[in-house]
Amino acid sequence: AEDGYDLWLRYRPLDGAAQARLHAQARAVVLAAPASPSLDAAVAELRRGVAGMAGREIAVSTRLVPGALVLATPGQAPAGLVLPWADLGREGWLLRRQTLQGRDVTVIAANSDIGLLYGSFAWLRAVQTGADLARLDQRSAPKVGLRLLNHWDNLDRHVERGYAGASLWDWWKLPDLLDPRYVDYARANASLGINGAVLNNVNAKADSLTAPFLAKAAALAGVFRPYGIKVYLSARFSAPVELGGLKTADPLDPAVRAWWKAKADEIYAVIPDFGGFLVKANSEGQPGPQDYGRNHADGANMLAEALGPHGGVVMWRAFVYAADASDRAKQGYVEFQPLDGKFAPNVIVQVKNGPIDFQPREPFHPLFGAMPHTPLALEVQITKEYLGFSTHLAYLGPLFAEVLQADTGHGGKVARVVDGSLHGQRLTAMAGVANIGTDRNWSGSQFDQANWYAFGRLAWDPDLGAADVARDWAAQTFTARPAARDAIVALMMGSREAVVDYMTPLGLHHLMGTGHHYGPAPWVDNLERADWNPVYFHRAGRDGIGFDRSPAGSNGVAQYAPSVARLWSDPRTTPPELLLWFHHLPWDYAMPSGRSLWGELVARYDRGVATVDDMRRRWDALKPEIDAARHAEVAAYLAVQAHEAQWWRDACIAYFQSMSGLPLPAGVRPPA
Ligand code: GCW
Repeated sequence: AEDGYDLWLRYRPLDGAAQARLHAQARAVVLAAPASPSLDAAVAELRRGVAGMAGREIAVSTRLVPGALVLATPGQAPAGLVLPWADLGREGWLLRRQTLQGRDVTVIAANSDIGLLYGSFAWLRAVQTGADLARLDQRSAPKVGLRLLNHWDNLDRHVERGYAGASLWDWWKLPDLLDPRYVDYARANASLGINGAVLNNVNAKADSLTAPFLAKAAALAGVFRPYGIKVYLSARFSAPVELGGLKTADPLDPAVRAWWKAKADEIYAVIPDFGGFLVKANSEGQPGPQDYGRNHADGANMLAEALGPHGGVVMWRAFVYAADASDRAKQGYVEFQPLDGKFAPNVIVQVKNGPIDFQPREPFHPLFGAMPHTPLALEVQITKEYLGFSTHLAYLGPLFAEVLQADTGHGGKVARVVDGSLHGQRLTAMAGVANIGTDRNWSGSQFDQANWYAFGRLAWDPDLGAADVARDWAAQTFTARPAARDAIVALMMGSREAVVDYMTPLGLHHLMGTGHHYGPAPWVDNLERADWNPVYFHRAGRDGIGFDRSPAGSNGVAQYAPSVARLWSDPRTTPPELLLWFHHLPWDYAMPSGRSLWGELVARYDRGVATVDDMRRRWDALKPEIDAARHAEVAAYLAVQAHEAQWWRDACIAYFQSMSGLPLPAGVRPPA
């Protein structure tokens, strides 16, 4: 039975006519270039895909036969092939159906073997999505340099915020035993263009930098290398004390600097293409340079100095918030913006999409556009810590695209900061906190695979549309039949907004249960830190609801560019989606819909519940189109989601009603 293990690389048999068409376009794989591990992977994938979809094995040849798939690099191109090689860059690819030496062939071209692997996956995607193979003409090059998964995997295989089983990395058996699943992980990533993996949790243990663990990381790096994936590690800032026996981890102390240099040399001796360090410092109890009166740049630059000679990078996270902050949302900007221009060239500051923490909806982080002299990476969370784990269906393409397309007011949208073009940065990156584990379906649910997929596609090209990405995914994963495919896409496209509606509508945020972040708890007010309490975020009382970040309040809005700040300072020009993020308003505030704020809040909670009910109906109607096991699994989860959307709605309406003291609008069902 189908269990989802094959992800979007299923390659199931096409129907008869399509099989014949495919066979005509894929009679042999022709390679001019000498064999290499990456090229071997490309050829193996093409053969696997064609065997699955066309039902025939294809030969590998060096002769240009009609109907061949020709893998070409500039140095090893068949005579007569003229291509815009320079436009493809180091990792880009081109697919073109053309006549070459009198024969009709499909050219898969790139400047590197990794580009050929990416191009091979792109060709297979074209087949899976029903492209006209006889007229193929596509090319693509990544806009972002480093496209990374961040695994929050602990060394005991527990995954922080992981909802898909245990960590894939079987540290006990590594480096001797290489689970074949590592190859499938690498194939899936390469099919999207993901080119790096941070193996361990940002809440890092120093142990990950010891020789035995480096040997294990090196073994994984060896598996991933042919697929273009570099290994990175999260580094614990205090490691010189814990592992090196030093008295301090002060980044300006010469002995500390020497320790990190030696550590970097040791790492590169076993992993010559090691990517670099990801660091969470002075955040949620993690050690960092501020412990020694130094700043983030001092800490990052010390590590950069150690990695620099080897070509490694430091990804230094900007997710920080102080216990006593009057407005937690302001802290990242407060600590980092003044350091603009102070970071070494191989440091990239990694910024979450929003200023709080991966909520169903946040405004974009105000650092985007505000640090023109510093490379900034965008960090999104693929695992749905605050969006119902892997139980609730929420396609995150629209969330990712929303932040990428947001206008920073600094002369370009977030995507232009991320791809470096706004301020001429050459070091560019996008990171996604992975949702992958040992579950057979990798992500905990079938539809959460789409979030891994969407992250990878958008990291390659941040301007792709979320619906287009969903269409490709649905065609590859479920069915390419247009009506069914589009029904799946429609269901996906409304799903994230449904979660916003039934959890945190109108700019509300962080109403989730303490610690686990699953389920409603807007009433919680007794946690040890004020800025962990839901009441801190919604501030509901008899007078109204919302966090006042306007100039009259915390003035958090002033961290945005003037054009944006002006709009969001005034409730009448703040989009309803962000209203209570920036404003504290009376319950009878008149909304653009004509409803009162209280009425609108209730209506949005109800809309969220109704959308999930509708998603269930749509999914039921798709039953004849989907294999039984996967259909049943999704249906079971949707039943849970429908129940829990109602739970969220009832709990939040009941609680907020106890604050507003207002009757429910006419016709609204009372909370259960
Ligand atoms: O989203 C929050 C999580 C923590 C996480 C932290 C972070 C890894 O609740 O579990 O820690 O953010 O991003 O560092």
